[in-house]
Amino acid sequence: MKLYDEKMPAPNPRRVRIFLAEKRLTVPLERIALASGAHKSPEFLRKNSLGQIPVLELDDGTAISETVSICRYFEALHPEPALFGRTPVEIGLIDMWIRRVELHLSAHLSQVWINTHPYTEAYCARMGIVRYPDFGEASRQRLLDRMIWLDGEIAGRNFIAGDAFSMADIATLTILDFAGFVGIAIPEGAANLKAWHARISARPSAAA
Ligand SMILES: N[C@@H](CCC(=O)N[C@@H](CS)C(=O)NCC(=O)O)C(=O)O
Repeated sequence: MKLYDEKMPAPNPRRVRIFLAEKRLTVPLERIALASGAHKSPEFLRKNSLGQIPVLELDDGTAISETVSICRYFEALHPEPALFGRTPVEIGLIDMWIRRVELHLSAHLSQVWINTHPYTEAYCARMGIVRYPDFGEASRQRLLDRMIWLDGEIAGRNFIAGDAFSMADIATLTILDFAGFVGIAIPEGAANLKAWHARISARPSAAA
């Protein structure tokens, strides 16, 4: 088994590393250097035709892509500690929050990153990706609005999806940390989200 990985600040592979750290699991890592375009090589495209990481390759050659799907695979193999919930209600709420932070935070952040960040300018030119700076700037404000929304949603609770740490916290942490790298800090007024971020960042797994 091998996890195709990339260093910080890449947020998606980090999610799997944090998940594995919470489960106290070790998996061999192989770096796929995004800046060099290694994720679009014919060899890597055979593992994930979308040319994205992370990818988990099993010993029989099966390749599982998509961060949450890889983590679900490990949860099925190693149910404790449960990070996708135990009861039907917990499972439903954690799934809801993973989808919400991916669709309402991460999607906007990706547009800021690809369309406006200086780091991606040369990369997009090389890859033939057309950038739309106005759309990127509009996405920045949408992301900030969603951070304020999330701040209100988590008022009175310690974790994104309820009373226990879960995959929803891992997803949100990696998204907000990547937003910080891109230059979008949690807004000053979002006290609940800032306190949550400090709590989750203090867990040893956050260093993964
Ligand atoms: N939905 C995918 C997204 C994966 C993704 O966007 N990974 C980034 C690195 S953090 C990547 O490979 N970007 C290169 C590209 O999209 O071409 C997941 O959850 O794993």
